[in-house]
Amino acid sequence: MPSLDDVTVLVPTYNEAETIGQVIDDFRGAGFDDILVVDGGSDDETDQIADARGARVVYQSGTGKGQAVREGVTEHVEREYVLMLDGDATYRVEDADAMLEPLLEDQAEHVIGNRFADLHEGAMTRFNRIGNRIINRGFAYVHGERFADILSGYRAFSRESFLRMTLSSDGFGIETEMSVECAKRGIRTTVVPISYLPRPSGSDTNLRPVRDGGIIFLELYRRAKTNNPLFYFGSLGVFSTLTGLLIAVYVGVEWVFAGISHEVLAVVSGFGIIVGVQLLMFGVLADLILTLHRDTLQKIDETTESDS
Ligand SMILES: Nc1nc2c(ncn2[C@@H]2O[C@H](COP(=O)(O)OP(=O)(O)OP(=O)(O)O)[C@@H](O)[C@H]2O)c(=O)[nH]1
Ligand SMILES: [Mg+2]
Repeated sequence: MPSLDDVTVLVPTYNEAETIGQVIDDFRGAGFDDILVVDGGSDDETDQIADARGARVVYQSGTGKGQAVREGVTEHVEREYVLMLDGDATYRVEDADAMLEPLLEDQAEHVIGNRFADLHEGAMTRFNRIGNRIINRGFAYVHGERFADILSGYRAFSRESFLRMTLSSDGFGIETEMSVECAKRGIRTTVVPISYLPRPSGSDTNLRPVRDGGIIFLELYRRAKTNNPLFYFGSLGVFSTLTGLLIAVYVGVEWVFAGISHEVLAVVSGFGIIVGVQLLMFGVLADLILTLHRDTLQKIDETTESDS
């Protein structure tokens, strides 16, 4: 029977001196004996405090939360399971059991804590709430999975399933990437309700909502290419076709009712429609290829499973 001895608590930190001591005390108090703090070169006392409270402190070789998580898991975790959370005391140790249960009972390989189940007042700005909602909707639409809170920083996963993911994000795109990889690679994923608390006053955010939100959107869209090519190429195709048609209508109306002819616009319009229709067709083809590819992969899986 797996236990807490199989779990490493992973906390990426950058300037969290205000809160990191509390976080480590809480988790040690709950029986976690391997707490790994991956520090991004904080210029406050984060690393000293973490070390003094009995955490294992390592320094990331690059920058950003994403790089810290990737390096932490691949190079500094030996145990089978990882419980990942932020160092800003916004997640509660009381939720740790619920996060780990599906893993330890082998019902899931990746667990996402849903912050919206119990979002405390002041924990998230209205702007971030709206951004999160749009991103979660978009994700469900493109990837066909409802994970409720794909950007959540409270996650539990098996190290093995993490290593199966293709991750490249350095910054706050890492949660998006993990969610996409869960959907794409069929990693068994469960969502559990958790509480999300406000940062204590005096502790500063590392998130730049507009810039990081933009990166997350781009990441989602880019990843749609291999998981939902019909959406990726189709949306561009529809946009291009519609623009072309709109210009065509304008050119037509001007020509019929005012007797003015717009040759250049007519060419642009024709070009937009042709490119758009081609993109659409390409999307359909890519979708077909992907479906066949998935069938093949499944057959391979079945064959190897029955062999072993
Ligand atoms: N190692 C490392 N950790 C980082 C870096 N940037 C952020 N973090 C940590 O990643 C966690 C999440 O960052 P936050 O700033 O809390 O981001 P957030 O939770 O989306 O935003 P808030 O709503 O302000 O809390 C925190 O523990 C940060 O200290 C970094 O460059 N390197
Ligand atoms: Mg935070």
